[in-house]
Amino acid sequence: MKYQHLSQQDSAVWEIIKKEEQRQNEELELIASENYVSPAVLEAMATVLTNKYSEGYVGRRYYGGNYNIDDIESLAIERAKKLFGAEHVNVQPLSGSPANAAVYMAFLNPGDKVLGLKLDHGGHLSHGHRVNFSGRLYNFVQYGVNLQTGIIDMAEVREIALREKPKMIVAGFSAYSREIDWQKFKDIADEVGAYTFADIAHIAGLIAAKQLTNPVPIFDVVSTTTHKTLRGPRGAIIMCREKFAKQVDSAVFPGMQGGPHDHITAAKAVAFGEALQAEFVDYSRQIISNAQAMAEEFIKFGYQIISGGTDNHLMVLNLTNKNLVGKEAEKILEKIGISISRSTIPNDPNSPLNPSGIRLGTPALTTRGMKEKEMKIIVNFINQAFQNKDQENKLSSLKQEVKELCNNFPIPTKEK
Ligand code: DSN
Repeated sequence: MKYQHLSQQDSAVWEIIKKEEQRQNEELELIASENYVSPAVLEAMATVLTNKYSEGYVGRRYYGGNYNIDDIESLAIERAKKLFGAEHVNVQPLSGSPANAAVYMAFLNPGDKVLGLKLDHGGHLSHGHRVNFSGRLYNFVQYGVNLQTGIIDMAEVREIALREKPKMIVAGFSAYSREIDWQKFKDIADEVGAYTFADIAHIAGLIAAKQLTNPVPIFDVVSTTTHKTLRGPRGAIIMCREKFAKQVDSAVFPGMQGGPHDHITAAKAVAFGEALQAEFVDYSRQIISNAQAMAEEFIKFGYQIISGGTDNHLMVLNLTNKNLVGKEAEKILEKIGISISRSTIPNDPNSPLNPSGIRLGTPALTTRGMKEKEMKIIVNFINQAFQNKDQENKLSSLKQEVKELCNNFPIPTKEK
């Protein structure tokens, strides 16, 4: 991409951006929530749409001059509806946590009881952690995974739901590698008269491509970020049944937010358009095949994967048997040009700042065109780095090998 004005006007900012561009080109991205947008998505974000204020909704704005913005927002909504089979979509949420805040605001009053997955079992901060607004404003009770299988214990979910009678049940995760049984969650919610809320931020792309079950026709309300497997700009959307449309829209604006970010809405529309293409199905299928190939290779090297494998794009490794903790593992891999995120394991004895595991994902590697063969090579790099963590020479030579692999698989926005 050419950024003529920026590079000439502000070299301080430009130099940092160029360095980050180089890092992304030369290093391997295994953070499960990250991806590379297409040049078209990137271009849409850098447009004059950022200049506009458009508080309100299509045809009902609080500012004049919004006829073009109405068209772009309508297009984003129409494409998202088609992608997920949704009755109603709000495309204005700025990111995942604000989207979830709007969902809670739409359906609950402060103090209401909600059931969500524990953070250290794979949940998200906004699913009721005490340091987060969700845990502070609402009365969350939490379910977890079975400690033997690493899989969500639906019997426990039902037992807690029957005992606690929550007003809402949240299903979704940020570090869980197995399919969610949406229908079972819905059945339990119906037994106790609770609303069902799915946060599909991590797996939205895989759901859109029909590689995983879609909760949209089953649940009352579904939120997702747009920048993970969906490969769009940073942002979020909320989908719900038509009967909840007004309360969801009012919670987003004026409840939570002011003006939507119209340049991001345009980029969301572009990303949804891409996800509606047949190639996106191949891409999503490859993400899962790559994750499964990666998991198998880790198991061969004696690594422990929570739940023993993966059905989606990610896996959580418990590093205890390798005498490593998450922070150290992250630092070692950073030295060889591989980014991962540290992760808690269920009932982690260590703190979330330095937990016992790491979380790895394949969406970004797959966008570069890497396949199962490269997954095995990368696992080999990781294993060698851990085994030679104090050998700076070995780590340097691994960094060079990572760079060579990256050169053969350029990121989509690399200049030709
Ligand atoms: N930070 C995102 C993730 O990595 O899962 C969620 O907020």
